Amino acid sequence: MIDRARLAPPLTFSAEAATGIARAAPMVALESTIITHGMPYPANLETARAVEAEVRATGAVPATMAVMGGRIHVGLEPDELEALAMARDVAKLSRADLAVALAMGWTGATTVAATMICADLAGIEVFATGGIGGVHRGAERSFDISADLEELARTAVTVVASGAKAILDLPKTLELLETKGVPVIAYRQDALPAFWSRDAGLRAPLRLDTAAEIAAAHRTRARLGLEGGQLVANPIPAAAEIPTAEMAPHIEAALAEAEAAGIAAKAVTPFLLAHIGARTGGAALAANIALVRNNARLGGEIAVALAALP
Ligand code: PSU
Ligand code: MN
Repeated sequence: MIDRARLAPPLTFSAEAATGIARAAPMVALESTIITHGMPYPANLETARAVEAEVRATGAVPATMAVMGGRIHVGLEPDELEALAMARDVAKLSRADLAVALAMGWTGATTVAATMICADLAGIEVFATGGIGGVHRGAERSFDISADLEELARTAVTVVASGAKAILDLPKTLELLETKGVPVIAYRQDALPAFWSRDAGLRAPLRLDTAAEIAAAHRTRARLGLEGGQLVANPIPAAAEIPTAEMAPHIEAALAEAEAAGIAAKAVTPFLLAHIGARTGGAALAANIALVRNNARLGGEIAVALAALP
């Protein structure tokens, strides 16, 4: 006979997340790759704390996901968050490596794809981050397409991001999301945002103007039995944005550096973010912090709106 307790997913809830689940409170999942691979210490820790606070301010409960000691941690205690932000050699986990990391007891940070899986296992329907992975420039040669896109197509979590990172091939990323049936919903504007910039120069396929509308669309997908989630593309606040034209040379230079250094696979995105951060004298990092906080706020509002639906 199958031992169901042994086969249950290895979830460990933080005190805050456990209380949230028990009360059926609105919850927002948060990823950890942005902490370990996306930002330098101590900005990563300060941002992770600020992002959780943004979620709480909306009345929702944050749950930062990470893998430690053979368990998926749904919500991190303050000391765990601090240890993760300072840790070195943390694995960057996507769908492909999540189970191996758990079985081996590795410490791992969850990407957008892995965080969606963890959120779904924990019954959390909304997730906020900075930017999703997508189709890399030159993907026709490298085949480098983020597993985040496939995950959006199969796991029913609404992901709030500032679009896909502008280091990517955004037209191809939009095409692939359309093929896979993922709604890409710009928030309160027609243009697709491009992470550090409000306008990628592309029209977003869909636009919604309130958290309640986004929640209703999420619920309707479930009623239709449609697998997969939604991508909410929330533009960076105007005061924090770096216009596309200003970012373009830094992105080009970082891409050339990555090519020259032979950077491939999982290392590409962290390499580009670090080099763009250095080239802009920290301006790109400041923008990244502003946009992820803004996304956490909208994520909280969507979770609250979802909880209010009949
Ligand atoms: N957004 C950020 N910083 C990041 C990431 C997203 O603001 O570091 C991470 C996410 O975890 C995303 C990952 O899933 O980058 C994409 O990596 P890849 O391109 O290797 O799939
Ligand atoms: Mn990749």
